[in-house]
Amino acid sequence: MPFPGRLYLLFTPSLCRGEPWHTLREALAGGVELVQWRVKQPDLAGFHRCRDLCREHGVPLLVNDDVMLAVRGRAHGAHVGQGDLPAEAARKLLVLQWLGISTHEPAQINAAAAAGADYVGFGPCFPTATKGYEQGKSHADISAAIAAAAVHSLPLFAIGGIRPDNLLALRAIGIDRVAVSSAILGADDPRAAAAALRRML
Ligand code: TZP
Ligand code: MG
Repeated sequence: MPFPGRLYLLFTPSLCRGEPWHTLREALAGGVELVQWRVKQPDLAGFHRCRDLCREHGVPLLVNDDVMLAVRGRAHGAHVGQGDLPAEAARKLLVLQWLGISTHEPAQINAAAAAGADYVGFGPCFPTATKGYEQGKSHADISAAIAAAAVHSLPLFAIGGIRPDNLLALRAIGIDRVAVSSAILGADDPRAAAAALRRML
């Protein structure tokens, strides 16, 4: 099955402006198509609640960092960064599940493809307080990443500081999938924020 979805929500309850479960429901109603459980402290009850809500909406759930939680918790996949469990090891554990990998340069995209990733994240495209990045990638860097991913037919999600007001600039250079956190979780109206992003993709 081709990798689904263009609007990917990185869900961290502590980053929500409003009540987190209400925020997630609203985001799903607004058109979020993939969710990542992105929580640093173990919270199994929270994970199950998130999984149930995603299931109700027919939206796949992936787990950040914790590949074993993705396997045992029957999520749709896991996402690992460059400093996490190596991609090859994650790939072996995720037999029937998706593997996503964070990348910051074309060489890492090539390596992710070689390790059998189902998609890559690439960024940060803009500065973002969510992960403490003060500088975003240049358009030339982003275009090079798009080209590298295309060689491998690897879906690429732009990430980092993406909001409705800067997404058009990324669309113009060929980005068609984004992963966001604060633009939705920190919005006064998460449903409207998700819908605005989804419309632009
Ligand atoms: N990886 C690169 S930037 C980032 C991650 C997890 C943060 C994304 O959150 P936001 O709030 O959409 O910038
Ligand atoms: Mg990580």
